[in-house]
Formats: sequence, structure tokens, C-alpha cells
Amino acid sequence: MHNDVKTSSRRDFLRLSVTVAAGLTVPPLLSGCNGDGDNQPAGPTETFVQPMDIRSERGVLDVTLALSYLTTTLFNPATGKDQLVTLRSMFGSIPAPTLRLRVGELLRIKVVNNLPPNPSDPNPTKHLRYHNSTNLHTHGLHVYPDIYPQPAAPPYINPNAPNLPPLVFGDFVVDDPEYGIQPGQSRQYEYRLRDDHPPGTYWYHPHLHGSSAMQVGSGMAGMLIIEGTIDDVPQIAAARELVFDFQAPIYDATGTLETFADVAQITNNEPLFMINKVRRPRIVMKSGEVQKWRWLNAGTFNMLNLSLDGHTLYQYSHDGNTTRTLKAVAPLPDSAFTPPTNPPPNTYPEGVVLAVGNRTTVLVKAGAPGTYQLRTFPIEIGRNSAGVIAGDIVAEIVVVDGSQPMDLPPEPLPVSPFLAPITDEELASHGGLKRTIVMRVIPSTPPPGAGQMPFTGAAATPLVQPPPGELPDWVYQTGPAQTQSKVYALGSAGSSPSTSPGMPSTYIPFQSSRAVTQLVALGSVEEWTIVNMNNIRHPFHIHVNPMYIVAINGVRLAEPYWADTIPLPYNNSTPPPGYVDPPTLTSITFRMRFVHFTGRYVMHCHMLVHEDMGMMQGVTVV
Ligand SMILES: [Cu+2]
Repeated sequence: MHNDVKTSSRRDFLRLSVTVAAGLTVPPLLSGCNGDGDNQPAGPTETFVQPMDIRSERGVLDVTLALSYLTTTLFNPATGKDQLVTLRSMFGSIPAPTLRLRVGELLRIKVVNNLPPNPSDPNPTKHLRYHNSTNLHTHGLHVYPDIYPQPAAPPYINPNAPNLPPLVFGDFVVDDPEYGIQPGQSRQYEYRLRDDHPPGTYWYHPHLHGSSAMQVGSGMAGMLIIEGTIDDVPQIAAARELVFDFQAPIYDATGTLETFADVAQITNNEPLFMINKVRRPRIVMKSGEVQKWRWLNAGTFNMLNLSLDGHTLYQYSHDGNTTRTLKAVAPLPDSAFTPPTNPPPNTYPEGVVLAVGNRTTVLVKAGAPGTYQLRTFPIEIGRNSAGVIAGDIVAEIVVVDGSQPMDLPPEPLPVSPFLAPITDEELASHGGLKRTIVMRVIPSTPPPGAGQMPFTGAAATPLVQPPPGELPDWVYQTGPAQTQSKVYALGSAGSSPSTSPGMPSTYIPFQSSRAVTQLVALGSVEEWTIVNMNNIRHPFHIHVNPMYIVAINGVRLAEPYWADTIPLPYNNSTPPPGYVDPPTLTSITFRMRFVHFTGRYVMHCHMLVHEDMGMMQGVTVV
């Protein structure tokens, strides 16, 4: 299925001193070739470019990801011109390469941090000073989250220290920012995929608290594809596969990204998306051809609401979780692309919606010859018109004459037994444990506590105040008004039964060692409700174990589904005078099985600026 290795490009990569003990496939600039011959008549030129593709060999994908600055050109939507930028990259590439392996295989990634030393940064918020320290997260994977041999104690993070045994890291992100992979250091990660791991579209990116927005906003992200039985379905195997890394790199007028203020100010103002570093690429298809498109929102803030003119999208996987049936998503009407100036809320039609961090896989069957736009339609990310993300054309599809129509796959599609529904009976048989967690942004001045709406959904719990003299460590103070002097809190608000062990009951921002941590027993099955007290759609993400979404705003879903990231509904009510919180609450409710792995991991808002400012909690499974 994959294109031949392009040897000249391979030499280019080797010049980057990158070790690749695996199959490296570099698709050439594709020119409408879908495998049925090279003798293409002259036609429209395809400008869609696939990321580098590194595949496992003999059951192992062993790769070294060197981190370095990359000087390259990017299309600047603000000026309409290409601009020279110098941004942080993984593997000398934006986006980072696609890593591809199969269910049951071993993934080994050595991160070598060749970035220059952390600059001396006067930011009063300490954890926001480590722009060039890093770590790695494999988003969506159900893998061991801790360190081998575990549990390693601080300073567990320095594998280069000569008097420490070599450590091997699982999907471990609970670093104190001071002890991440510092410039000049390296770290070995190892992820063993179980045989029942759901095959699908995942991704990887840095996750060091305080620098994740700057690094992902710089372009440090790549797709991670786990292949399995779904990919063996003949009609899916026959479809040409395109990888779409939607990214919106952030940089200042000089083409660099060197202060947290530059990412903090993108709230509601993120640059426009590109696909694999190309602005509005053109894809050429043949009429009747079926293609498989893997989509990843690797931005830092904005949502995507995707629809292809004149074509139904057949979605069969969300966040790597396949479904038994194809979900047909009809094209949205042109009229919805330019909404009225002051629309009432909740009137935006939805295509395929991807919050930051979400992935989806769709099949598309090319219709009649012609030119079609792949668009992201306007979508509300918060209350009132200021919270609407504008529509945009993200790619152009040119359909040419074709003589060999292809088929969509028959249903049902194969689904891993790992994704069996979590029933009421299963939850009850494990004790019916429930927890409530709150996402909430609160001003730190006037003093915390002033003007906060009481939390009425469960036992009221106060925001834990910063210790005397430590406010600067907790709260981002120096940046744009929309983000400064606020506490970004992920708090706890009770449990059922109220005696649930391991349930803290405080609002406290993630501050390294001070983070609230949910203690969970291995093998337990629980139901959690995440409450949103703000009027923005915080996307909630939890590591290691996927969520089985059963209710939104307390209303049971007719068709529960699996996800690892979900944008919460926003509050549409206006805060009363003197208050910052709306009087109503929104929520999602999901169930999880805490199976197979003990260890330390996190849950957080995937608006990475919010995460870096503290909207995160720990989870420890014992
Ligand atoms: Cu958020």
C-alpha cells in the first residue's frame, strides 16, 4: 500500500543524525497515483504531502526522535505569504513523522533533546520557564504509564546521571518541570501494545507541564497509527490512505516562539490550520475511488468542524476506537459556512467535530468529476459570538474521471473486545463508584473566593489557596488579559458513595508535587462526571484508559461511545453581576475500566495553554 522509499530523502534524514531501526517510507509528492499505473495523463497536480512514515519491522518499531530547531518556511495566513520561521521540531520535521505499527507490537522511542539550554526567563511563574525541556506522551494508547523499574522516586528523570540505573519510561508525564528531559539529555520510552489494543489513529507530542503549548504550538506532534484487523478489511485495505496532521504553528513577527505570552494570547485567536505543513493542499481523486483519511487535530486550542462539499463522510473510528457500523456524515449546506452575525446559540450544524487532541478516520467515495472544498465550518467554542471559530477552507479535492468504482466495506466492522460497552450491571457489580470533577477558571484577583458562584452539583468544596508568598508560582501574571491572574483549576467535588477511597475534595491547580491525585484501585470500574463551570468548551482528556461516554448534561445517550478526549458543553447563561461563573453547569459522564496497568498519569484540559496554567489532576492506579 505504501509508496517506495525515496532514497535521496532518506539520505537527507540520515544527515540529521537520526537513527531509524525500522522501515522508513517517504511518500514522494503524490500525483494522483492510486496504485493502478504510472502512466497518468496530464491533469491537476496534487499538492497534498504526506508526513514521513516510519513502520515497525519484525514486531518492533525502534526510533530515535531528536529534538532540534528547524528553520523552514510556513504560509502565514496573516500576511498571505510564506514566512521564514525557526521553531522547535521532532526529527527535524514539522509535523513529526508518522509512526506505524501493529497491535501486539513493541514501540520504543528514544527522545534526544538537542535543543539549546533553557533561556534565563524572568517569568514569575516558575513552571513556565522551561521552554526547551520536554518529555513525551503517546496520546490515546492503553499502555503502562509509569517507569521501569517502578516506582522510581524523584529525581527519577535524569537517566544520564551516572550513579543511577538506566530507567525505561512508559507513558510517563508526571514530571516536575525542573526534571523533564533537559537540553542535552535523553530518555528511553517503551510501550508494549497488548493484543487486544484497539487499532486506530493515535498521536504523540511533548507533555511537560508548562511547555506543552509552546512545543506543540511549535509543531512538535506526529501521528501514531496502530494497525489491526480493521485495516485488513479488503475494502479498507484497498483504499489509498492519507494522513492529515492539522496543525496551526504559532510564532511571532520574527518567526520564532520564545515566550509563553505568545501562546497564551492565541486563545480564540489561533492561527489557521494547515495540513502536514501545507496550506490548503489539493488532493486528486478518481470518480468512484474510495480513500481512507486519518484526521488529527494537533492544534493547541481551536476545534475543527469538517465537511466535504457534495460528499458524505463515512466515519468508523473516533480517537482510535472503531465502531461496528459506518457513521454517515452528510455534507453541510453552503449556507452554514457564513453564519449570521449574531446567531442564537447552538444553531451551528456539525460535520465531523474534532476538539484539540481528537482523531477520527473516515472513508470518502469520490463523486462526479469536479472541484470540491474540504471545509471546517463555523463552530461555537464558547458563549456568544466571540466564541465562534470562523469557517475556513482547509483543502481542495479535485475529482477526475475514473473507470473502476470501489466499494465501501460491509458491516459489521471488527471491534476489539477491549471496547465492550460498560453496562449498568458491570458498574454496579464493581460497587457503583462515582466521582465528580470540576473544570473551572477563577480570577485570582480580587482574592480567590470573591465573586465565585457556589458549586451546587455536589458538596461545595473551596479552592485551595496558594500558600503565602507562592501566588506567583501558581498563577500566570504577566501575559494577555484573557489569561492572566486567573487560577486554572481542575478540582474535585465529591463522590458516591461519599466514603470512596482516594477521592480528594479540593480545587487545586496542577502544580507538580501539589497536584490533586485521584487514587484508583486496579481492576475497578467507575463512573465519573466532569462538570464545566465556565462558558468555554474545555476539552477534557484522560490518559491510559479510554472513556465510555454515557451522558451529556445528565441526559443518557442513546448510543454511548468511546473517546479519550471530549469537548465539554459550554454554559450559555450569563454570570450574574459580580460573578465570573455562570449559574448553571454543564457536564459529561463516562465510565472507565482501570485495567492492566498501575502507575501515575494525568487528566487535563487539552487546550494546552489551560493545561500549562494548571488545569490538570493526577491519577494513580494502585
Ligand atoms: Cu480549558
